[in-house]
This record gives sequence, structure tokens and C-alpha cells, in this order.
Amino acid sequence: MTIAFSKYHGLGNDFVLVDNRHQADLMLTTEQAIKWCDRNFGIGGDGVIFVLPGQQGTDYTMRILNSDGSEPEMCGNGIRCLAKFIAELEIADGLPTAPPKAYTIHTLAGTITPTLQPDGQVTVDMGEPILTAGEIPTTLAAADERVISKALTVEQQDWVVTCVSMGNPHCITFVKDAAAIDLATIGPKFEHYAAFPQRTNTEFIEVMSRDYLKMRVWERGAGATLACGTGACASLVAGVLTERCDRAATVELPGGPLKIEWSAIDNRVYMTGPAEKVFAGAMA
Ligand code: ZDP
Repeated sequence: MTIAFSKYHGLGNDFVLVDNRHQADLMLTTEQAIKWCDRNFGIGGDGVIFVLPGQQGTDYTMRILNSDGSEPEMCGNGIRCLAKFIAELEIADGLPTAPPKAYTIHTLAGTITPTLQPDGQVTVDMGEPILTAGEIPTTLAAADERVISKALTVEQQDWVVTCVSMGNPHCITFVKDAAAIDLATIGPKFEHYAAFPQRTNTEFIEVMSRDYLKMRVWERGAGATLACGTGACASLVAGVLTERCDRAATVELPGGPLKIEWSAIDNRVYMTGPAEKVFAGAMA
């Protein structure tokens, strides 16, 4: 038996999407998902994303497995891809999908709402950032305190870090030269650092101006990727908390730019960026 999939990417952060709307259990085992993500022995991807029936009144549920098989709470680039995938499935079902069209999506990080824009971009209401150490989670501060500009020694180097959760954990460090960071060496040391009990995603940010950040990322469970939507949101929040940037900025990732805004009105973070279908197929 083969299972149909569609391959999408958001700024080069690439995912295999599976129409899992007819059942509440994932159609793939963890082992299958790992194999599908393998760029030599499988389809290739930073993760597999499943669209399942909605829960608690939402239109759909999203679940994602990282390329190492672990399950993150949220995925910013992935949910833009998911919105496009859902539109395609609904069109195939004969349902009207005229942008702007919003979907409510249940995730492990709560309800997230992507909206398809007439120009093909997707804007996502990513919810409110979580700033207390206990919830992120990190032990770099007391459970009810924030972690803003804390000194940390990783791999015999001194860093200053700010921690933010967008449902999933992020450790942000502002650097002079993001291109000079040896991600493959330093990334895993942050990911597995003892102060991050759920491991962490790590962003290295170079501030070009108050409304333009350059970012490189080492993702928990997926390694160096070309883009990370939750990471771009967390980095903008960290930039505002440390008074480095405005509440709205462009975050340039290796795969291209995202527009991020942390609203002063509702405290929610809004992300706008592209999502593209690459190909479809069926896999054993
Ligand atoms: O938190 C994690 O384990 C991440 N690897 C999840 C994926 C995040 C993603 N890159 C994003 O865009 O937010 C998909």
C-alpha cells in the first residue's frame, strides 16, 4: 500500500504533507516519517506534517514530526505550507476557497490561524509569545522569571541569550557576524545544553537596523535549516525585549525574508511569508 503526499517548502524549510483528515491517528509510524525525511533514502524534508480532523471547534489539527522523529509543538513555516495544502484539498473537494481565507488550526501550542492572502502569501496569527522560564522551558532563571540577556558559556565561548517560546522553545543570541557562526559545531551544543530540558531551537541574529534582522538557525530535531518561522517570531520578540528592534521587522533567513510583527495591541505575533508546492507523489 502506498500513501499519497505533497512536498512543500516555506523559504526552503521543506516538508512532506499528508492528508490525514479521515482518521485521528497518524498514518505514518515515527520510523516511516524519519525515512521519508531522509534526503538520500527517502523523499527528503525537514519534517512531515499531517492535517487531521479539527479539535475543540477548530477547522483542522496539525501535527508535525521533525526529521529525527521527535514531535514539536508548533511549526511556523510548516503551518503556512499546511494552509496552502488545505486549500488544495478543499478545492479538490469542490469547496470554495477565495482568499483572504482563514483556517483555525489546533496545534500542541494552541489554536493558530493562518490566512491565505490574495497575493499567495500566508499571514499567520502565531499567538502570544511565552516568556517565563518555567514555561519555555529553561532553568536559566526561576520558573516565573524571564530570561533576557543572560550570560551563558557554551562550547568554551561566552554568549548572551534571551529565551522565548512560540509554543516551542527558542534560545536567541545576538551576534556581530551571523555568517561566521559554525552552526554544525555550536548548534548541537545549545540544543542539548542541560538548561533546556526539552532541548531548544537556537537563533543567531545579526541586527542590520531596527527593522531588519539577519538570522541563522539550528533547529531542535532538524539541524541547520534554511528558515524557521517560529524562530523568526521568537527572534523579533527577543529583539524588542532587548531594545534592539522595532515591533515590526523583516527577518532575513538563508532561504529568504519573513515579515514579523509583535502587536502592541493584542500581544500576538503575526508572520507573513510564502509557501510553495514543489511536487506530489506516493510513497511506500
Ligand atoms: O521546535 C522544533 O523542534 C522545531 N524543529 C520545529 C520546526 C519549526 C519550524 N522550522 C518553524 O518554521 O517554525 C518548522
